[in-house]
Amino acid sequence: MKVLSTSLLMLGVLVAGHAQAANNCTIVLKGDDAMKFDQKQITVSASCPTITIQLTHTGKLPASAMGHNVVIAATKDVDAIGRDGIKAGLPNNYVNKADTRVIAHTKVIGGGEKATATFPGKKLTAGGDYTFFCSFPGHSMLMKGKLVVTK
Ligand SMILES: [Cu+2]
Repeated sequence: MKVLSTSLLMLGVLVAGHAQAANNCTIVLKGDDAMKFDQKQITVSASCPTITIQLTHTGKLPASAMGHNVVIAATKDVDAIGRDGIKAGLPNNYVNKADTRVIAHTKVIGGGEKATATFPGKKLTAGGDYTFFCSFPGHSMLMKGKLVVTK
């Protein structure tokens, strides 16, 4: 009986550990010279202590011609953030530094480069309407996707 309860306890630990591991805390995206991200939808958990954005530019064009970043925001704010980002220009990664609507963003990179950024999961609300997009002028028409947030 003691052996059984011990193994049940072990099973409980394993199941709990597995559920923990199922929470995705990484946003992995590839951008290319055709102005596209490789993902249309990514799911992360608001309970992640830290969410990491990993962007890779798989193309060859320079940042000035085909730069990409990843911006995370509430979907309703995407257009306004994009307009203000264009005014901020490439030196500011097409993001207005004072824009509190921006939840997180990477820098703008060119072909062959990588960028990462982190932010706390608690900046997101489970079930909220969020979008990831590239704020390089004109890119968000194609370069955007849905960020699904779980608990
Ligand atoms: Cu882009």
